[in-house]
Amino acid sequence: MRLHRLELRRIGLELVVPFRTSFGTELHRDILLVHVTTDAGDGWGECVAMSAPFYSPEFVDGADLAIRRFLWPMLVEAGDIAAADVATILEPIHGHPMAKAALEMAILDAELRASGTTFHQLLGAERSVIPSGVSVGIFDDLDELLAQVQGYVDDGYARIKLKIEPGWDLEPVRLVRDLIGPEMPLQVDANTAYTRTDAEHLCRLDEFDLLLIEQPLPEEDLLGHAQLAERSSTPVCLDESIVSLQTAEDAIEMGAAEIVNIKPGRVGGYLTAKRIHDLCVARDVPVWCGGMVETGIGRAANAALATLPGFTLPGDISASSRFYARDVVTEPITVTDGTVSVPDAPGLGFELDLEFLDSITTSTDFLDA
Ligand code: NPQ
Ligand code: MG
Repeated sequence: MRLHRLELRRIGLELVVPFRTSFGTELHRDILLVHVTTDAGDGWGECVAMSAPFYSPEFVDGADLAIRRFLWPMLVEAGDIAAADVATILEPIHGHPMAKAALEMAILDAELRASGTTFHQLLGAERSVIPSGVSVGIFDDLDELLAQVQGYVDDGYARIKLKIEPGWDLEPVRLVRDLIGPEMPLQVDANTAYTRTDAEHLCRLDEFDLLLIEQPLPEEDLLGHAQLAERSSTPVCLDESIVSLQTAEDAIEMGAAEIVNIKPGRVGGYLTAKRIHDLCVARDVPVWCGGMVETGIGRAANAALATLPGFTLPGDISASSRFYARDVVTEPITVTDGTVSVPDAPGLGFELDLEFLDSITTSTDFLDA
């Protein structure tokens, strides 16, 4: 297809409750949406970069600039392209995976809509529902945490993930395990908050029968994760460290990733995400789909991705209402009996609520091809 025009649209959305992690507290999302118009129709993508580079090196203003200055012009220059070509065309640009992923996503959405195909048909996956997990933030006190967890259990989520950091780990995990009982799947995510010298302390989490511990150490510290994985009985899962197919392969080979969290934005797009999934299946490493507090756009695409057979653990694909009072799509993602139904509309699977979208739009800009 040939690209005609790119719309860069920024929207503002408030979270229903503040989401605190070891790297900060989020109350508000400033999201970049990209809308591509082509000779075959149009499509939308969502950039998962956050406002500030605390989780990853990218940030939304930077992604916007990278798209304008480098990524969009390169795609236009390439002429007649398919979604499957996008990552290769953009390969000369170092970094900026979330910006690249957003463009690939919009072009993929356009391509799928044009051919009347759903994303999960393209992936060839057989499931139509996927188990839904929920990520629970850090709180000022334990009672507040337990009340939130109980609410999510009542909502029917299939597994709970607790954010942890030094000073907020053993005690909250113990109390939550007592609250939810031994059968309910439970895991923790440190978002890089610990160091190698905390290995002994982290091994004290072993008694709580966790599914996994996610990214305890800095993203560059693959060796430290491998050493921790050797010592602890809780499987070590990497999130921030997995920035490409290559790092996934190396981390698995080194024993640093016993489980892999795949986030399409962090690895440069859904098609690379699929390749990482395929690698994990070949290596017998369980994978699950992470979340970046997406709108229904990213949530729909994540749900389709998670139908692939290697996604054997519940992902962070929760209901839109976990984060947002109102979503930008006409059919928000919902959780029923602990599962999310995979959207079956052509494209990535969502339709936009344009009236609401307009009401939360903070800026719009157009780039011609
Ligand atoms: C993680 N996500 O797995 C992340 C990181 C994260 C669902 O736990 C606003 C936007 C707030 C993106 C907080 C979950 C966020 C965010 C945390 C991403 O590490
Ligand atoms: Mg994580």
